[in-house]
Amino acid sequence: MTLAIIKPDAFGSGKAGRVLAALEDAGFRIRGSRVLRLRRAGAEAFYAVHRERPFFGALVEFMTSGPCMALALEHDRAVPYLREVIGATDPAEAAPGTVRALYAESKERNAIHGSDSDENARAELGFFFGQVDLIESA
Ligand code: 3AN
Repeated sequence: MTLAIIKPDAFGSGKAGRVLAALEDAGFRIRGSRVLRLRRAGAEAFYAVHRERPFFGALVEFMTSGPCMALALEHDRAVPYLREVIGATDPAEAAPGTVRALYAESKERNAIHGSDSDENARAELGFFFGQVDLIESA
């Protein structure tokens, strides 16, 4: 299982349905979903690994700017496969057909987040979801 976030740019401009369709069409099964607005402390905690990066302040501002949708996604190769399906961080470099190529505006307003390792996926799923919220396939 891996964690995706439909970020405030895509969620706020009414693209959640299209992003969900792209994820389902790619073969992911949705095992948890939640619409929420991150508070500053939450966004800072979620992106703590980027605390020293020059874009950290702007990233926190953006991620707290409106509601987003957190998703628990299941697939045999959930973590690496989601990274393929969402495309490169910068939509200008994202492969054609990827979620970011289709729906991202810029490197920062880039439509979707996907966990980058199994370890981070576990931590990020735990950040957004309690055990009772997630459905595991049999
Ligand atoms: P990814 O989301 O592709 O794993 P990371 O982990 O390098 O990318 O960056 C985390 C988030 O920080 C990105 N999703 C993007 O929103 C933002 N970000 C990364 N690099 C930049 C940058 N150079 N300028 C502005 N925002 C950035």
